Amino acid sequence: MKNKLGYGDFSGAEKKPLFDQPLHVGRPNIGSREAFIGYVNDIFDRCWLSNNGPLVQDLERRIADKHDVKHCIAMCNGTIALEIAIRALGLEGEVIVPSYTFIATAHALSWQGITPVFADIDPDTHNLDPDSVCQMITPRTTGIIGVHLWGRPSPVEALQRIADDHDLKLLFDAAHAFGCSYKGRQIGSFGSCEVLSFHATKFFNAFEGGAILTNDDQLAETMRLMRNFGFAGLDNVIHPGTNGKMVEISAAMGLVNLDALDEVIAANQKNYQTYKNGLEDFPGVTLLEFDQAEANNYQYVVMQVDESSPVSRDRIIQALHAENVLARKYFWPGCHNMKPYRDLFPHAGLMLQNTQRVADSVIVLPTGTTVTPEMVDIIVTIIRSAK
Ligand code: T4K
Repeated sequence: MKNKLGYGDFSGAEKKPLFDQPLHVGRPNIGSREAFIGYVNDIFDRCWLSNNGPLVQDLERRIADKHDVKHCIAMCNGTIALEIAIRALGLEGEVIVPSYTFIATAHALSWQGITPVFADIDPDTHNLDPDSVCQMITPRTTGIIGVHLWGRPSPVEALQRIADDHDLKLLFDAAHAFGCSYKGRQIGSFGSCEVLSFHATKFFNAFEGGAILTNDDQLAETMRLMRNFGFAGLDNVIHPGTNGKMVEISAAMGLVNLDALDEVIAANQKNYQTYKNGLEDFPGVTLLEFDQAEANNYQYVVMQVDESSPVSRDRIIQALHAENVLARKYFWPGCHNMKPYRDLFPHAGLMLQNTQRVADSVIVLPTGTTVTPEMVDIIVTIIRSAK
């Protein structure tokens, strides 16, 4: 018996998964192909492929305006953008970060010879807990990186107060927060700077890419130099640097996708509401809410499975995977439990109990423009019938 979309059989009699093709978390949202191909033809006609080309400059201006910041410095990806921001701010020694984040936040520090020191999170928001941050400060601490996880704002005021009181630098990993606001202000202008990711799987993508947003003229100047080997002109290197440049083809994708953001938000919002309606009365399962007073991109549908659920988180994941729904356990088991950091801090878990609990409970579900509410209804049915 086929369901109404022809995805297969709910009775369990057939072995074929309900979805013929895998349903991924992070399937790219892609704007107008026609417009993209137009940009590609222009790139070929100009024969200008990289090194601060006109499309990169256009994208930077549009992103800076959208986020109401003075400077947007486009980069080849979010990780290099984080590394450049970390170096430009002169961080060294120890920097406090959440453990509950994508591994790149921690790696960007350790790759620069800086020790990431993991603080715990608030279990309700999944963002840094300011009290835990205070407990982690030592004489070697030089900075704090807050992550706006799932696009939800970090506790920006509390972190700024801690940074000011202890003479620490504060920056934000805003990889998930493109198009999100805090108290009506676009995320992007908090701390000394904020770092965006435009990876294929993000709300807004440029194939690969990232950017640093800042209102600090001097910092922006330094980061622009660092992005291009420190060149200040032909044959004139005035700063140490690396290759963090965004290519024109990425900027073209970015420009096309900027024009499609409303469509992506509408699709994400509809899917989120469908998940919410379908799971509302299911015991032990909750969806992380979005603050309706703020702008949201609804990119991550985060479901938590607690002890009162009749089925465990891992059993639900298994049931979903068996039907080709590739839900994810982001960001399990926490950075502190990944090999490079587990060896460094073997007892970190004692201080990171909320992180461990949250990491053990989360399932991130597929959404985006390639997922329809009808597909979500089927995913909900799989979750509700998991054993
Ligand atoms: N900070 C934070 C908080 C971040 O979340 C990230 C990146 C960064 C910093 C670093 O920014 P970037 O340097 O990446 O710009 C994915 C992404 O690779 C990563 O960018 C992202 N965070 C993270 C949350 O998700 P994985 O390990 O899950 O990738 P992967 O290969 O498993 O892909 C995810 C799913 O997307 C798969 O089911 C397949 C699907 N997919 C992926 C690609 C690339 C597609 O359907 N099409 C595609 O083109 O990390």
